[in-house]
Amino acid sequence: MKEEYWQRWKPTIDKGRSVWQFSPPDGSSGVNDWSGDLTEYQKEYLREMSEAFAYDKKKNPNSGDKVYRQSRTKSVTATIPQSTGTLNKDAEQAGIKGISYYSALQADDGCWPGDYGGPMFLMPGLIIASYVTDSPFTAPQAEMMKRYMLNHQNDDGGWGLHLEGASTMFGTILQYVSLRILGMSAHESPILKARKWIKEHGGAVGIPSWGKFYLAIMGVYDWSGCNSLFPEMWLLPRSLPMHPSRYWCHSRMVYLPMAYCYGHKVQMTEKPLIHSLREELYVTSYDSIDWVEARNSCSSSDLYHPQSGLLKLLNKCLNIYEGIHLKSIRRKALAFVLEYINAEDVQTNYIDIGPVNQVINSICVWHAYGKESMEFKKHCDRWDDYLWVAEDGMKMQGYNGSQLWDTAFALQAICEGGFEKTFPLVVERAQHYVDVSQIRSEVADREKFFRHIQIGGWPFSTLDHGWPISDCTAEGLKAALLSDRGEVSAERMQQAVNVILSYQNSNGGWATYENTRGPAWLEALNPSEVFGGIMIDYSYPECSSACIQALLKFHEKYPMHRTEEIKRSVIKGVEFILSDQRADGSWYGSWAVCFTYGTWFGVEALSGFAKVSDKWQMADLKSKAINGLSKATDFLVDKQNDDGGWGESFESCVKKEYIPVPVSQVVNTSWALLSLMAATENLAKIDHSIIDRGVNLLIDRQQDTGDWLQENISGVFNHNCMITYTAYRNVFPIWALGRYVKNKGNS
Ligand code: LAN
Repeated sequence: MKEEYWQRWKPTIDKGRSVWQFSPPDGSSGVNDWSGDLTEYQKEYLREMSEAFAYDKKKNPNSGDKVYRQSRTKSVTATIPQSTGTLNKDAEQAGIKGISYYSALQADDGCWPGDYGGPMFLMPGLIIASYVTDSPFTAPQAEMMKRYMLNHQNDDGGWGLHLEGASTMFGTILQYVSLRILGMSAHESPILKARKWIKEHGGAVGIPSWGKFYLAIMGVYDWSGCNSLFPEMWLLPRSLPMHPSRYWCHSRMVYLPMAYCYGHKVQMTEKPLIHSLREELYVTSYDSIDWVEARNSCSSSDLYHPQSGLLKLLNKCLNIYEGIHLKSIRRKALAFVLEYINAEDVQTNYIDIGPVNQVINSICVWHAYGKESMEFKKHCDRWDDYLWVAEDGMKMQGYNGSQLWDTAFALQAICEGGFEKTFPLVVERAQHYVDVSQIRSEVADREKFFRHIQIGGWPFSTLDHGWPISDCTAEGLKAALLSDRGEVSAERMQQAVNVILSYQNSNGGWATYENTRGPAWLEALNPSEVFGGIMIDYSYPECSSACIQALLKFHEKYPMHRTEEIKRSVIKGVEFILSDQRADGSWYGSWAVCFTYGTWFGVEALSGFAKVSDKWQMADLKSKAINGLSKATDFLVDKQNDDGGWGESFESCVKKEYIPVPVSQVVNTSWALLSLMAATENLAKIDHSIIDRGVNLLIDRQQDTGDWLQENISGVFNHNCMITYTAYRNVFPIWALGRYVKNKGNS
């Protein structure tokens, strides 16, 4: 019954781009007729469809990407292997079964698309943009979005920053407003419950700064209640430490269109809903709100990164300047801001770097050029790229997917256990995706718009998106190096190496999209209140390790290319990794949950280096690396759960200390196992039963189909917001099983 409705939704996938389409039930008219005024039949159909996507978040707030997966695995017949009595053989069978299942999810273009949802503050931005610009979604889309938000309402009536999080003002107000925009009345019970939560927590004056911004555009919050976004900042001399070109590119690209809207005080035409919302969202009457005071009010449910004294002082000055600013300078600043927005749009084919600037840029070009403009239409066309349908409804993803990243990992996971011989076509198709996704040209006006070099780099998702990233380049290169068919030529691999080398920071580490360009004290100007570590691009152990590994693997295959530079770079990188290791032997991971992830990267870098250290005559550093590995091993052994696996809570990321969950998670278990196996290659002193117990857990948890169940959320950004990596539950168990099989084969 449910399936009949699920089957109406299918994505088309082309060079990684996914667009979910609704195909109307048999006998009904085309999809274009499902907008505007609906027939009674259509209304009834959508009601039933919505029921088919009802989802019980109490069991697990993380849906299992079942709509996509079921559509691909219908014809997969599981062969259920019997236990052979030896763990090595069982692991091999489980690996093969895991890959058979996972290969059914591979799209024809070679990539693995999948659910990249999790954050709850993204889709409301899109819904607000569609409302402000009067560009509504089709009725089936709107119904599915509504369903998603209702599915994720917490018992207390609110919504979190992400789907596992406790209720926040940011999450709650944004879903509230979105549900109202999508047609729910103020008297329906989920809305009443949400309103109660909002009022009990002080009302919308306490929404964090990004929420204030969205509400101001709608006219549900006064622009004078926002701290200045100072468009003139973009005219400051580039040499200044606070020039925005030095910010982390995600912050830069979000504060850019925000500055446009602030400078123009963009506000939509008032509609009756706006007047109602002004009544519904506040605890006092809208007219009596003290907007100056509201600027700095942030609900305690949301506060993660409080405003610093320096930021408060700066805000005071900039708010005064706002009252007296010179029109001519403002005009010049806003002209540059718009030019930069246009450049980002063109460089990314209107996908933009992320889901936040995509929708705000949409509003900006609508404001600047109008609804009928080519710029705005191209934006709307890309809204689909960010949407995904799963059994909990339609959601907006944290990016336009994680296609290249997942594909590069899948290749490495399959090949490590030697399974490529069993799955040659899967590997060939995946290599094709890696091949076509490598960046082949620089962007126009690269320096004017503060872009790093990129020829040879790889993006996280698709070539059309096109922003290169240090570790995506590294994983892309590692994957390409596995092929003996030469899809990516030696010259193109050298270009990747060039990008990787150029990304290294002076502290020896690697950041994400660019070098670290600004001083760490800039974090004191972080105005977001809900995210940490957003102001500059810091060196991360994950990015650093991936780059070190890629350089080492490249060097192994091409020892004569830039030999000395690569050696120097790896050595500095390893020193960074060692300096970032905590006293307990772990590494804090910034991009997934959490110490098991970070430690996996730390260990891979040290163990890769340990293998070449004799040849490079680096005895001193070798002994430090071995010592680091043994500390990491101790850390992991100490954290093994009674069930034989490892389980970490997302709170680890937030609190920055290891928070275990007693029921192990296959993803954490796989990272721990991969680490222990990599470490033992160099140390060989751990009790092997520790690894065997973890491997047993992976085998036990595998479903008959070859899949593993979706467990807790595993990704994170900016310490506080979690994000779904649906591929991880397949790729990492397969990888760990593969390494186990390979090691046993060698021993
Ligand atoms: C990502 C996704 C990929 C991720 C890895 C490559 C895994 C990581 O190793 C480096 C950082 C990176 C590129 C990353 C950075 C932050 C992103 C872009 C995201 C988590 C996806 C979504 C997130 C983005 C910032 C979300 C929008 C929110 C804002 C605060 C602007």
